[in-house]
Amino acid sequence: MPLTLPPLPYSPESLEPHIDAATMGIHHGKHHQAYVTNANKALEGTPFADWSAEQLCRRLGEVPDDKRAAVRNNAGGHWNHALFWTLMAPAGKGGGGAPNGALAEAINAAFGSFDTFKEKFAAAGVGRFGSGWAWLCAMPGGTLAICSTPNQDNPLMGKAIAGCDGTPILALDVWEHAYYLKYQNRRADYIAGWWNVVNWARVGELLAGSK
Ligand code: MN3
Repeated sequence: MPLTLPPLPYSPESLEPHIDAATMGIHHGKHHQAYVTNANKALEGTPFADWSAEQLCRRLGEVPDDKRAAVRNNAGGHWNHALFWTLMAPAGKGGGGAPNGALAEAINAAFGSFDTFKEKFAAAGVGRFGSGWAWLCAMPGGTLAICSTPNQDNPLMGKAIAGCDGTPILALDVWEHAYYLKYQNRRADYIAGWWNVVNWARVGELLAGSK
């Protein structure tokens, strides 16, 4: 079955004022749709057309040379965005606040405090030159680690590509298309606003599922 665009789990305007409706509409309906369309186009008529985005990312090395770059960029882009939408929720209605339970404990154990984690994660996003992502990953052995990838690469693609092979539990898109309409060049302000819509319950579920 071809890859399909998942619906947003909330309306495009519901993350206002932190993420504006126009950005959400274009980001989901145009950018994410293009990754889906282009991945399907690259894989049409090949045995890989039935693979999930996760399989395509994890087993990128098995994709033929002439398709690999298209799959890396577009199946990667699809997987990353499908995750990203679920990691946000309207502020005060599932979005924002602070993690609790096992997730809070894991963050404190790895980074000392939630505030220190936020500083380090924001720095990974701000420090990513050009386009890419910041990630919080559950590592083998149970600790958490922050990493960052260029373009649409992700930790599922493994250490050789992503420099990290953890299980992503939080993802932040720092491509300009994610924030430029509202924040222009102010990526740090976008990230500061984004904390207000992070769905920590979802992050906690992904941590629980990573074990
Ligand atoms: Mn994006």
